[in-house]
Amino acid sequence: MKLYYHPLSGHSHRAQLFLSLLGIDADLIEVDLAAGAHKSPEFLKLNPFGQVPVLDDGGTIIPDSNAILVYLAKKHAVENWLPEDPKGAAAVQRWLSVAAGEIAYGPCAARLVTVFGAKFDAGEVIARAHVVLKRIDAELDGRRWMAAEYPTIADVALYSYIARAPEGNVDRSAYTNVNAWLERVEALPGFVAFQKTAVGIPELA
Ligand SMILES: N[C@@H](CCC(=O)N[C@@H](CS)C(=O)NCC(=O)O)C(=O)O
Repeated sequence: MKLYYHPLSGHSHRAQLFLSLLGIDADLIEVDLAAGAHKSPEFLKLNPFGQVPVLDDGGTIIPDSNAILVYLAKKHAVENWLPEDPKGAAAVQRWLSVAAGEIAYGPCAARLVTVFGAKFDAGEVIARAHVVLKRIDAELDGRRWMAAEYPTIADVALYSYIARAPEGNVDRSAYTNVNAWLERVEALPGFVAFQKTAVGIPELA
């Protein structure tokens, strides 16, 4: 199994984290985003969107981080990372949508400004990040995991960009439920950290 990724990409970390939680030993192939390798004809054959991550499972090519989580959960998960029952599956999908929506346009975008120099309005994306963090904090009130009584791919999908939100100058110190949940994810067997950068505001311990 191969994962085309970039070490500073939270979408890539999402896939890398789940592979590690499942104990799957994948080859990590770094795609040189700075050199435009993700827009090369070879890479575009793997993912016409020209984005990392992409999973190659013995020739089965899966682009998109959330699609990779679903694929791995269906194919390899021994625990219930993606419930089969309609209500449980919908509860997980709800957060995959948030990860691809509000998280991408909030804390992920805020970090793109500081880490990669993206030309977004920093104030606007930071404000969006706080809106979604406040909602997630409220959802986590009295719960341990986002979508079930146990960890699911919803937790994996949300983790990376929330953990590194301070790099985008998003102060998450007020979101106590979120911070406790991040620690629970980090305590899962097989957890692998998302590489830190020196930008933004100092992270909580
Ligand atoms: N929906 C995609 C988004 C992936 C994404 O935005 N990847 C970024 C790195 S974090 C990328 O490759 N950006 C390069 C580009 O879009 O040109 C996923 O979940 O995998």
